[in-house]
Amino acid sequence: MKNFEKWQGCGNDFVIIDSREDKKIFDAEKIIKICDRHFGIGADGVIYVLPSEVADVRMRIFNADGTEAEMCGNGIRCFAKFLAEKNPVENLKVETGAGILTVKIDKNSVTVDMGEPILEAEKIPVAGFGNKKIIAEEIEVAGKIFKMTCVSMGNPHCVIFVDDLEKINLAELGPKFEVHEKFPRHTNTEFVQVVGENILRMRVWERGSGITLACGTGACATAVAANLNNFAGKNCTVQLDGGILKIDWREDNHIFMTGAAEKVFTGQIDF
Ligand code: ZDP
Repeated sequence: MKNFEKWQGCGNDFVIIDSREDKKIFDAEKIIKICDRHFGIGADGVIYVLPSEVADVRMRIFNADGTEAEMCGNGIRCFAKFLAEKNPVENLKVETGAGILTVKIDKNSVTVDMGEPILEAEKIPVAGFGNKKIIAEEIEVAGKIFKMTCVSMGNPHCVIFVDDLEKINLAELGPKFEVHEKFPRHTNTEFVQVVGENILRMRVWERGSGITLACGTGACATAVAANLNNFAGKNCTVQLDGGILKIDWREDNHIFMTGAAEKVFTGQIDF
């Protein structure tokens, strides 16, 4: 028996489990079941609260298919608020697969210093480009040529700007991008339409979770890609299917993401 809380950030939803005492992590099979919307609780991922030797606390995030991701932007806002509800704090240092990130918890929103974007192909990783930056490079998927801009926020993202997002068949294209040979660790893929000055509309196919209503790291990658392509400044609003995120790429090269996080319900897992 384990207590859990269900949280969502921009409709990206997570089961959060506090394992600071027993440090227990479920195996992939159980994570798949927990995330299943018919046979389980239903979530885009499972997040564990764990002790850290280098920060206040450690976060581990598993996708709905049981694979582990390095980082999770919507999840870390939920994670921070989950902790702040129990033990009020304004700032938290969180150990993640993308390093130690600082989170600021306000009454109505959470702001995360998401660190610096990684642009070198080898480090994202994207194969076949050496250590170049990948800005508007061609990729062939499903017999069509797309222009991709690639960014890692600790986890890999491939950002595609399109004229009309409504015309994109995410369910068909997403899985093909995810496992394309150019992406040795697979990829999250964002399709983005510039809808106003510094306003970007984005839909995502998440590695390991499929179509979700939002992706925090994806929104950061999208803002970076928009700026690199001269489609936006350094301060953007990203409109996702499940809500809005504000992204600020500051002078010191750090990306700050601000958005909401809400508790949905609590329960106990007994399977
Ligand atoms: O990198 C991955 O495998 C993602 N699916 C992890 C989850 C990212 C997330 N959507 C976010 O908000 O950054 C939770």
